Amino acid sequence: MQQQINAVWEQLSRELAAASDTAGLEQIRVAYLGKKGQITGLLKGLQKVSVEEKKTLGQLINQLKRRAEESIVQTQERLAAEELERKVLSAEKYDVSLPSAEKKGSYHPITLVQRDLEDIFHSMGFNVEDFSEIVDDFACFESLNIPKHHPARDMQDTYYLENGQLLKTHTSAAQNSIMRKYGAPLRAIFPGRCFRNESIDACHENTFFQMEGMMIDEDISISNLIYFMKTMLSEVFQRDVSVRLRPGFFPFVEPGFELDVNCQICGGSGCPSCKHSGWLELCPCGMIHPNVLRYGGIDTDKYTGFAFGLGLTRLAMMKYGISDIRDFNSGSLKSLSQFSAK
Ligand code: FA5
Repeated sequence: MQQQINAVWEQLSRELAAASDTAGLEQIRVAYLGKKGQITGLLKGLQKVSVEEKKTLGQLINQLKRRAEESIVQTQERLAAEELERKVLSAEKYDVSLPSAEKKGSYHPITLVQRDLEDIFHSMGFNVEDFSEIVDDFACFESLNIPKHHPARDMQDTYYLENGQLLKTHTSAAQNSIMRKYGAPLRAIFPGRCFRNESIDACHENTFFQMEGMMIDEDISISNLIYFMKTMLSEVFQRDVSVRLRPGFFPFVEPGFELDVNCQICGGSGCPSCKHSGWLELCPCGMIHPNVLRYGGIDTDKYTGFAFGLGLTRLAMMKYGISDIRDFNSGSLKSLSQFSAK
């Protein structure tokens, strides 16, 4: 009988080690400890042995029963832990390299327009430059032929830091530094965020984007300027849009122009987005003033150049038919996630 006891224990140990779920474990428990189970059968078998054997065998079978019960509890704990792990792996599994099953993010419409423009100008040989949002008075005004107390400063009030630096009012603030960095000849665009302390309405924000462009070389004229402006607009809109060029004053260009685009929101009949004029000021431009070239270390006997300051936020309004500029900074995903890259 002792051999039988050992054989039962070995068989039970093997079955417990192979058990893979709680339902299977319950079957094993019943097969050994249930009413008709093997260990219960061994206990019943004691009736047939002598009184002396009953004592020793009884101890051994009871020992077997206790070990069997303990092993079943341990197996139960092992299976519960394995099941939990399986659940976590299947239901809550994540892989940082996989795309999210949730709704994906999207690019901001200004980023989309900016990337389009960078591609267009890059293909025409322009460098794309980055520039700080915090600049000094020289970069934003003095180097652009706007000395202290010049009335043009009134148009561009901004936010000043305690150390005298300021948040740039226009991307033109990078002109001097880029001229000094590369010298002539030069082709560069530099998109960036601009800040102005002004009243907000459907087409004015205190924080908006511009994209400056500059081309300096021998014999650059207004014809070159008009060619690049036309190419840019037809590429961005991919459709015919009416534009008009009219004289404009900026101390850093001579002559200067305002390039307006026919309002794409109302089609030209007048609405709050175009201040009811049917046109939207989009891209002032002109031939770079010789003083500005000289501040930038450019030889004005040899080189001329043009510059433009495209209103990137307004361009995105016109391209995507967004009637209120305030939507761009609203953080409203409902409106801002409707646009996708080409
Ligand atoms: C300038 O900022 C000049 N630096 C542009 C320039 C560059 C002229 C190079 C000549 C040569 P202006 O203040 O007009 O110009 O702004 C340029 C464009 O930025 C505007 O036509 C408009 O599209 C956009 N813009 C200006 N102010 C705002 C504003 N508050 N909100 C949204 N867009 C604006």
